[in-house]
Order: sequence, then C-alpha cells, then structure tokens
Amino acid sequence: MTALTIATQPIAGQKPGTSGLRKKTPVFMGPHYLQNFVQAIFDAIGGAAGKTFVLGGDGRYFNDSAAQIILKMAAANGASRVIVGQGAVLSTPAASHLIRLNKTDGGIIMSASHNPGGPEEDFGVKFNMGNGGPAPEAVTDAMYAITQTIAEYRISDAPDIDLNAVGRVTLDGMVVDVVDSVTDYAALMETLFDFPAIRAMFAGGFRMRFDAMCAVTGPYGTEILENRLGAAPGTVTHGTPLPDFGGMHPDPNPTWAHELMAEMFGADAPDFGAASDGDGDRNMVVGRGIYVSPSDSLAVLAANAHLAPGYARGLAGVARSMPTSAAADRVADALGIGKYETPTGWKFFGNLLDAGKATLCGEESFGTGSDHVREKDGLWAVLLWLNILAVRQQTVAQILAEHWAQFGRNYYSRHDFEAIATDKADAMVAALRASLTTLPGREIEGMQIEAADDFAYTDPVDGSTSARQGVRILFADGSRIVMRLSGTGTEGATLRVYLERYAPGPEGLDRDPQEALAPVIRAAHALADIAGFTGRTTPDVIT
Ligand code: VG1
Ligand code: CO
Repeated sequence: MTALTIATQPIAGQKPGTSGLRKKTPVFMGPHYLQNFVQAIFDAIGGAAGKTFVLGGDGRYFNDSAAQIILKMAAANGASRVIVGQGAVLSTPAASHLIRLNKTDGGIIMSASHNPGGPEEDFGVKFNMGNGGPAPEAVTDAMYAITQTIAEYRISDAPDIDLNAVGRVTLDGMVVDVVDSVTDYAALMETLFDFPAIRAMFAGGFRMRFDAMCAVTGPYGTEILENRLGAAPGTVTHGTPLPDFGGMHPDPNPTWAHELMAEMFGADAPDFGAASDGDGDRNMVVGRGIYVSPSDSLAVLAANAHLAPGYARGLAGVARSMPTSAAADRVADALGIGKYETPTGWKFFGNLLDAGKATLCGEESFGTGSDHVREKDGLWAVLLWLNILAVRQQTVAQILAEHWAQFGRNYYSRHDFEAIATDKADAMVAALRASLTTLPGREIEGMQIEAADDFAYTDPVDGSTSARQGVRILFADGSRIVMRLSGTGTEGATLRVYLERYAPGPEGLDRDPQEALAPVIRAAHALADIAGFTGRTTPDVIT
C-alpha cells in the first residue's frame, strides 16, 4: 500500500462559514472536493506528520465514505494515530471531549449540524484545534487560502477499514483506534452532575421526553437518560440516527421540533422536554406548557449552575454571542462575575474558556455549554436543567417566573427569513449599513434610537479582531434590534432578525413575546425595509 500524490485544481467556494465548510452533499461528493479541503486543513495546521487526531461525524449520508477518505489522507500525510468514533459517529461535543481527553492535535468533525441531511441535502466538515474547539478565523482563513492554490493532495491506496468494530487497526502504518462513541462522554457527564439526585427524581415519577430527531444524540440520550438515570424506556424518541434524519430537519426549535412542542403543550404533557440537533451541540428546553427561550435558558443555568457538583465552586464568568439577549448579563452582574459579548459562532468562546475568564457560554440559537469541552453541548444543557430541577423541586414554569421576578425579563425572539436571493439580501444589508450614522436620535414606534453600529469584536485574550459581525440598533429604553445574514446555509441567504425588549417587572412579566415585541418588530421592518428589498413580510421560522 502506498501514499499516492494526486494532482488537483482549486475549487471555488471552499470558504468555511460560521462553523466549518457546509455544502450540498453532491457538491461534497464531487471529484476532489472533500480531498482538496482536507488537504487544506492539514496544510493550514503545518502538516499532519506525526500528529494524532479525532475523527467522527453526525452519521448523515456520506459520513461513512467521507471518513474512509479522511483516514487514508491522514495516513498518507503521515499522521501517527486517529481516534474514530464507532461507525465514524461522534456528536460534536463528544468529539471535542475526545480531543481534550486524549490530548490530540485536533479533530475533524463531519457535520452540517442542524442542516438537513441526505443525498440531496447538506454535508459539512470542520476542524477543531488541540483545545477541542473550532478553529479560529486565522486558521480557517489559512485553509481557504490554500484551497485557492492547491495543486495536489496525498491519499493512501489502502482498502477501507472496518469502523464498526471497536479496537485498534493500522492503515498504512497509521494507528486507528475505533472507540465507543458514547462511553467517555457519558463518564464526563457523571463527573459534572448529581446523577443520584436526578435518578431519584425519575424514580419519583418525573417524566421527560427527549427528541433526538433521528440524529446523533439518540444513542447518547438513551444511554445517559434511560440506562444511567433511569428515565422510563421510550423517554428518548426518534432515537435511531438515520443518514437522512428520517426526513426530519434536525434543528431543535419550535418550528422543526413541532412534535415535541405539541406534546409539551398537550394534555398529559411530561414534566420536561428537550430536543437536540443533527450533531448534538444544540438544545431546546421546554417545560410543561412553557417554552424556554435559549437566551433565558442561559441566564437560568448561570444563576443556578452552582447547584450542580461540577459548578459548585461558582462561575468565573458568562459569555454570550452578541445577538443573544442580555438576560445572562443581569445574572453575571448580580453574581459579580465577568460577562463577555462575542460574535456569533462557538469559535469565539474558545479563548475565554481557555483563559478561565468564562465558565458558561451561550447563544440564542439553542447553544449552551461550559468549559468542560470547547463546543456547545446539547445533552450537557439538558442534564444541567435536570440537576437544577432535582435540587429545586420546582417546575420549569416556577423557575422561570422566579427568575424573571428577580432579574426582570428580556423579551426575546428571532425571526428568520430563509432562501432570499443573495443579491437582494446583500443590497438590504448594504443599505442598512449605510444608514447607520443617520439613525441615532431618530424616533420610531415611540422609541428613541440611541446608537447604531456594525458589531466589531476584539478578543480580550489574543487581541484578534473580527469586524462586520451584525448590525445593531439600540434604543434608549433598552430595546434592541440585531440583523445579520446566516453563515451556515447552503442555498441563497437567510436573514436573521433578533428582537429584544426589557421589562423590569414586577408587572408585565407574563406577556406573549411576539406581542410584547410588536413595536420592535415593526421598527425592524421599517428601518431595514425588509419587504422593499426582499418582498418578504413574514418570517419562515420564529424562535
Ligand atoms: C448558526 C447560529 C450560530 C451557531 C451556528 C453553528 O449560525 O446562528 O449561533 O453558532 O449556527 O451552530 P448562522 O451563521 O447560520 O447564524 V451548529 O449547531 O449549526 O454547528
Ligand atoms: Co449543531
């Protein structure tokens, strides 16, 4: 068996977005497409020679054959060892954990996360660094630059190896360790949470539904919730990962996780509901008859994390992405701990976590996590909620009501307008940017605009800067509009409009968010002329 050098040519558009490179599956399966990008990854990190990596994916269509290609390329590039999840399957947080646990030089995760999977849907690849976190922009920029000049890649002509059997094999001299996908991750969870307390709660009749959406968290949820914590068999639904996610759109929000929502708002709803996304890093949390907005979830977790053993010493700080509501900031202020505001995407939290500045991080897009790994972690968030529920012995609704009574409520919603023609979306954002200097002082919907800018971030640890991360319009009464275009889609543009309004209480804490936000929503449409530029008046997804 030999390492072959294959001549290739640059392929346009291999630019990683918010979280890795995502394209339609047929594009990824096209000639040299995956190979060029994987070679660019290895070259961007100074080569693979002598290095150890983790490899796994969310199990979507093409996951298995992509894994074989990546392994053969790692071998031909001189890697010494690759740790692979059984069946080439690992949730994103489990991959992050394996990188850290085994002190590897990084890992390759095959996932398009919450994007649908299948022969005609989406596929993706991203690289995580030795800290377990997504490659920072400097590294993804280097990958992209290499894809624009690439002339050859290296790949072994060895036959495929069996990735379904746990154990050690070699591939052209490179060690391949196939490990159980769940075991190490489940063990980590046991170190963070009070499993006996949660087990006692389930034994006392507590009922839960976990919708794995036919994606990667099925086996993790079944092992941890049902086998280790004693939740009733059948607690996990859609628990078998399928290459096309059973046709489901594995994005845990009220629109796509509608089966869970219907159950949680129906008669005989369980006490607690949750869902996760394609690669297991997102979570949606629902109480009986009450939806928990992800921004509120982060704030509640920050206020109560000390109730779980892994966080009993308290938090160093809380970080949130800029579009996430300021609810977590209020908790940080009350606790007297650090608070940080980063651009969208988990890669921006890595330095804060590594430097010990933040312990908990969150995004409004159903992402919450902590310094236990360097990715957001869906099941982790579910387990922290369960731990809090077990200690406080209250319902989700009671916990939220008490939280708002103490801190006030940041009414929050995100409106997504999907599959807009890219030129129209770009024109709208350009016009909005151009208008920013004229906005301060203007009054709209009875609210005074105080400031307007395009969010720019300077990393407090390494000083790196990221500009144009989302337009912000800030009102004197604390309300806020944020608009940005998605960086994870594969078709046209998705406009995300983030809406926020603060109610200090004690009155007015129980309103419907869409109604409470109505003036802010109208202001957003007027200021950006969404209908004029895009022809759209109603969002496709509301979270
Ligand atoms: C979206 C979310 C962002 C998240 C990213 C990756 O990005 O808004 O908060 O970090 O997805 O999550 P964008 O650019 O489409 O808004 V995942 O679970 O898809 O890896
Ligand atoms: Co995800």
